[in-house]
Amino acid sequence: MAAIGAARRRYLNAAQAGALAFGLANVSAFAGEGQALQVSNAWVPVSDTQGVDVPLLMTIKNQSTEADALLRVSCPAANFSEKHTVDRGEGAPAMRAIKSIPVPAAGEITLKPEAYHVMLLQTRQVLAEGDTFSCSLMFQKAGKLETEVHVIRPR
Ligand SMILES: [Cu+2]
Repeated sequence: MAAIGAARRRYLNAAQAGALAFGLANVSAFAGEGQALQVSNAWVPVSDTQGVDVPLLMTIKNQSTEADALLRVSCPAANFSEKHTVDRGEGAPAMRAIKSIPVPAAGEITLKPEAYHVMLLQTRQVLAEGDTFSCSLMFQKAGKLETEVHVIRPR
């Protein structure tokens, strides 16, 4: 009997933790402050010309016990964006557009040109080292987050 009671309490604690995480995700969807998800180190490489495609990279940390997914990215610095993965098989690695980028539960993902990443298509401006611009990110569960993107010269 005691063992069953303890197991039941553990289950209830886990359920409460899940409810709390869900509540935080909802708050961040309204407030846009990203308490369940934290986006950091968002950057694009420098580009001397406009109208080109550049990868947008960042780290997404998920403190929720539920997995999430990056659905849409919108930046005034580019006309369109896509989510990409990179296929490796015979021949050269090839980028492929996908519907969303998975964000693991209680973990983090760092976007990379050779793995999951966002691609900004048809940039509307020259991207000079040190410039910054803002992008809006739409996540399946956490909702909409804004992040500042830095233009960096890769080393
Ligand atoms: Cu790409």
